[in-house]
Amino acid sequence: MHIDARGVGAAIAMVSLGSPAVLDLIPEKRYTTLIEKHGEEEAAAAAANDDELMQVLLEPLSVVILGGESRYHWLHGIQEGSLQGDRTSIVLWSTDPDPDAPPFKKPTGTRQAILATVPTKRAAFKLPGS
Ligand SMILES: O=C(O)CCC(=O)C(=O)O
Repeated sequence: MHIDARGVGAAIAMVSLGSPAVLDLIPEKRYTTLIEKHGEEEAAAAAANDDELMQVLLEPLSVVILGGESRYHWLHGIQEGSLQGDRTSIVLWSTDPDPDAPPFKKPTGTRQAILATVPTKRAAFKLPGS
């Protein structure tokens, strides 16, 4: 699970194509507690059974938009094992600088986490006017 890099922009839209999937979301504070309790390696497994985990079914052609609290203070990721077949997601990032963005913690690590944890094909487009 991850939070997309702070520099990417204030809103992220994820369009799902192909197999349905489940998107897990958990508050960053809660995830930090799980890391402290179970260690970095086991935190994701602990999050899967956590009371504060929110699960969203991503149907084909659905769009999820992360903004505000969910953009900067919740981790998200495709639930392992939730895919039933091939899936493609198109991720649209706003690229405008966001004055309200919290400071970077681990920009490189965050991006690497995205690539490591999302088992989908991806494409990113610049939004018109951004
Ligand atoms: O595959 C998806 O829809 C999720 C993509 C995602 O988590 C991301 O790009 O940050």
